[in-house]
Amino acid sequence: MDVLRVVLGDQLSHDVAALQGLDPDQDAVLMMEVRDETEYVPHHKQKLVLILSAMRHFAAELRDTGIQVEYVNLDDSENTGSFTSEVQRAVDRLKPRKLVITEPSEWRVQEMVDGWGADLSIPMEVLQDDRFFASHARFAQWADGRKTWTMEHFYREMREGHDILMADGKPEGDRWNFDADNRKRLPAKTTPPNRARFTPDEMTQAVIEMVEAQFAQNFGALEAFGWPVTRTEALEALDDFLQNALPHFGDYQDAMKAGAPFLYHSLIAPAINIGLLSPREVCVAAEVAWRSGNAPLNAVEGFIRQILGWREYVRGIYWALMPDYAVTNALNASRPLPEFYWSGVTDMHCMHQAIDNTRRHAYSHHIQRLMLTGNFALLAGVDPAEIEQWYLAVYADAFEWVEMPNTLGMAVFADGGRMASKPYAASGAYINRMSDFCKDCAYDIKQKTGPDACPFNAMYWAFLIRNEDTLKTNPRLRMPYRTLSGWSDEKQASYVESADAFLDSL
Ligand code: FAD
Ligand code: DLZ
Ligand code: SF4
Repeated sequence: MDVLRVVLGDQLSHDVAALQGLDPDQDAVLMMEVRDETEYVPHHKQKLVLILSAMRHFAAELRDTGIQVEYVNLDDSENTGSFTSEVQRAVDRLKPRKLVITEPSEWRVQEMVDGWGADLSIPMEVLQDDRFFASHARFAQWADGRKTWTMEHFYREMREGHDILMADGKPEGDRWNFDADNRKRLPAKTTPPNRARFTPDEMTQAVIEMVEAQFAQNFGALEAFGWPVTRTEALEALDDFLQNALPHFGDYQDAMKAGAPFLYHSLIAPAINIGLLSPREVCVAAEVAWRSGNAPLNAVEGFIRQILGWREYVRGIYWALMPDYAVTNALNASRPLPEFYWSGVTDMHCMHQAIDNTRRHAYSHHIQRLMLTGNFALLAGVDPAEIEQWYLAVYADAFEWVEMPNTLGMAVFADGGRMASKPYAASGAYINRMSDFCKDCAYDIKQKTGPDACPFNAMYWAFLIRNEDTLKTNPRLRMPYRTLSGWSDEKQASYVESADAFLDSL
């Protein structure tokens, strides 16, 4: 055999670097289901099904085009359980001249791959993952010498460099950012569209049965599994989004509604992250929708910013700051993660909705992650490592390179402001403004302290009081600290006591 080409579970793109130039007569592809990867966090059952089923479908597609695929099933009796030992076993068995792999997306796996060069007795090539807009070097070039790494600045360079939503060197609509138009509450009578979901075929059904049997204790339900597991399905999901949801994506990007887990979001992060869709084709498709008059600019710009901006930016942050980034804890938060993050059992209606969506669909949309589960963990002072592991486990789209900066940098401010210029801390008023949760909640949104008051209210002020030394000088927190300075010691103490009483009761 000439070249053994390794494809990992999030590299399921037919044009991924390691498959470019493949010679079907001389090369083979190695794909491995391994226990190390299925167990390094207690993945949601749907995430396990998604990845293993998509891997099996991808292998079948390669075989259909005449490519030799060496596929190791999780249950193969000889499966040694790790990427490293499986690669070694394949090299011993197949005796290739050379090993080729696309750079892994995660630090943990990159560390493994770095060790292979010395262990294997054959040459090895690690290729750049060209599915991203910005290489590691491109991000480093942008970040180098800048005091602050502001996403908006990075995003503008990406727009210009990749000529997306540009006209004669200027942003379309003469504005880079239409966020101000994108903060609407969903009107009570508006019903969000039904979304394309995919019925499991025989191959997925077999994985569902295996996961039910072998990962019975893992978080999450499988009944509603509907994620695309092939490129064909992923393209259908993208088309459904473009037709039915993109036109309102901008308006209701930050809205929340009880019983409506998906609203106008795209639901394509799992497919992009494992390689079934390319970020480039998705951005181009959204731009075409605007140019053909099928979606307004505020929606299309807002959507493209998430992918061309945020997604590329968090990847840059991750690779620039790992491995130290993983243990950052700027606010010295240490509270254990409350049990209700796993059970969903809480009288807080908003938190119940977010966690129940997560349990049923391995999904909750961005504003639920940031302003509900994230905001709660921030205000409660949950240990960043614990909340980070929760996010990594529970979403179908969760991969450390994208999850970790979003959690540590955006949600809980553990990086002390590397990513966000201020903590995304909010009281119940924000949640009430953006959702319909509060009217059906056991707690009273209007009360500030006491056992019946919305817990977010006292927790918000207690958070500011607890972290005053670290946060008071933040220019974007001048207003709330000015308000606090007008409070008597007794008033401040009553908020802290109310927040502590609630948190101690958990
Ligand atoms: P949409 O709302 O439709 O957005 C479109 C696309 O933009 C997404 O599919 C995604 O590819 C990209 N995107 C949007 N926001 C972000 C962002 N902040 N960072 C990176 N890409 C973004 N996203 C993941 O892909 N994996 C994760 O593990 C993950 N963990 C998160 C943890 C926390 C605490 C927070 C606050 C956000 C996290 N996100 C993560 C970002 C975002 O919430 C999800 O990408 C989004 O909710 C996925 O749903 P969607 O496909 O419907 O996205
Ligand atoms: C997340 C995951 C899981 C659950 N299982 C596998 C697997 O069995 N085989 C595989 O190749 N990849 C899996 N993955 C994805 C990896 O954990 C990891 O995210 C990628 O290799 C990128 O670093
Ligand atoms: Fe959430 Fe508070 Fe509203 Fe209840 S009252 S839904 S806890 S914000």
